[in-house]
Amino acid sequence: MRVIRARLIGRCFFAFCLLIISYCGAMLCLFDTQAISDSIFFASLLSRRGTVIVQGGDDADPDVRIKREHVKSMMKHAWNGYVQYAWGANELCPISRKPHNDSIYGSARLGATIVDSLDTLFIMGMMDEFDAARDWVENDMNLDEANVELSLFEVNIRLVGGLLAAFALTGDNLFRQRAEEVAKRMLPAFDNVTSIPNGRINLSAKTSSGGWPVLAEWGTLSLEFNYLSDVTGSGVYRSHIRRIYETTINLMVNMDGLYPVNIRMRKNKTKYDVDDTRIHWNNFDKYTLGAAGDSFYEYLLKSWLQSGKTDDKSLALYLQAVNGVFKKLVRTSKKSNLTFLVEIEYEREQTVMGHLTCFAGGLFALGGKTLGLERHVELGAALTSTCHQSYVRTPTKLGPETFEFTDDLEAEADKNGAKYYILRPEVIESYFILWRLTHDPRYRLWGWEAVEAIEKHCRIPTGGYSGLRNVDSAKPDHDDVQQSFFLAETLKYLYLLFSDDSLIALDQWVFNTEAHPLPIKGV
Ligand code: DMJ
Repeated sequence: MRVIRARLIGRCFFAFCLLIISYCGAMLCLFDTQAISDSIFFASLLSRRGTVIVQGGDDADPDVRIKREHVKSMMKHAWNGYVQYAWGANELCPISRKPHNDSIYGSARLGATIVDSLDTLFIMGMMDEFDAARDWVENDMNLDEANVELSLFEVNIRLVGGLLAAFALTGDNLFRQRAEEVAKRMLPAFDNVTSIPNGRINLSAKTSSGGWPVLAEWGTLSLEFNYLSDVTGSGVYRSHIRRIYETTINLMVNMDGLYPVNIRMRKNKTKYDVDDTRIHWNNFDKYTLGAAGDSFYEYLLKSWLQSGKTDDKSLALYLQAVNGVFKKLVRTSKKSNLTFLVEIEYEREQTVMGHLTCFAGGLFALGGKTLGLERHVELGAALTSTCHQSYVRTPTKLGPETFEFTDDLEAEADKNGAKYYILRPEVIESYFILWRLTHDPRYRLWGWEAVEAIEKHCRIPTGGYSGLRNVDSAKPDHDDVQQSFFLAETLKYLYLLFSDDSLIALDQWVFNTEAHPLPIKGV
């Protein structure tokens, strides 16, 4: 009798377990399993990164806190101008008080300022503004309306990067879904055996065109695409990056680790063929850490950092490149011993540096500190000091787009040179990185000088900030454009410069080239 009862209890228990298992199975089918795995992923992210600080981060020094509040008020002024006169458009024309929909975005109404600003608003704790931006992304961002040719590079660094950073900071799936939606429409550009994409895409038609983009364009995808694969579970993004670096770049000839900005590859009907006789260029091309080359080098170091220091191939390429920089590009000015980088074009040295090149100060310092290479840190600090000179030698205290080193000029624009300042971030970016790495007070001092100069010359009373056509003219000659990267980068780096080190800590986050922070794996 006892045996029968035991068997009966056993069978009932077995049936009960089956019932529970099938109930759970049914519930799993009912629920969005992707959402479950997302929340597990995000929870594990948070628990592993228990001390992660993405808001707050007040400095202990009251004077620094006042400065940071001031930067936040600049963000409010920039944002309010955009909201009032250009909401939903890409950028603001602050003087004519109308939308700016030209330049890199063509006529597409992509709310570039909104997407580029999401993470800055969140980090600064501007939550009403952030909520309005989120609503726009949820309800009004319409890629089908973007029926124009856009730069693949810009779409990636600003839109995909901006949405991914918003997802990383908040865990809100909307941003990840939207980032993937944009990225999926970029994929036709990669449809060739090299995975080096076409330079232009049409997000509405899902087509691409334009042939090979320059080095900095095809070499500035890895941070966003690798993270996309991590958070979507789709390997397609990572596989394109692998193919670019592991297949293509190995076939390329380089000059001491430096790559020419243009590649030439023979086109076979509609596809590109890769073999070692077909990827080539002549040595009369251009080698530069400035426009067209810059963020290719930036992403080599940062891919290694993002991978939790496991992506050794990227690190090797980065180290070879910095050796090439030391060997081929570093020069010292005659009068003031300023360190600068030349460009090599058609085998001739050009002693001109761009504002864009000033990101390199922060990059070399970051790589040097992480790897214990003091020489790299010194080069980074010296370049940043030169970039600071390009600012303080002008009457406006804002730096020109390009500056020269000749017998007569040191870190100054030539009289016929590019004297404009379009609210670019690179000099301030390097101040921020060097401040975090060294705590040398000069970087905060220099950052504050830049704040004062921007306030004096670029602030438009009715809302927003404008670039300048000529930094050498004390009388403001505004270009009437508030670039979206002013809110994404310039103001974010300034805010972080006057924050405690724990806010977006450099050992937890890596900034994409548009200053959108993405998490470092495994910390
Ligand atoms: C930004 O869009 C990015 O920083 C890019 O890498 C270079 N140009 C602008 C800012 O100057």
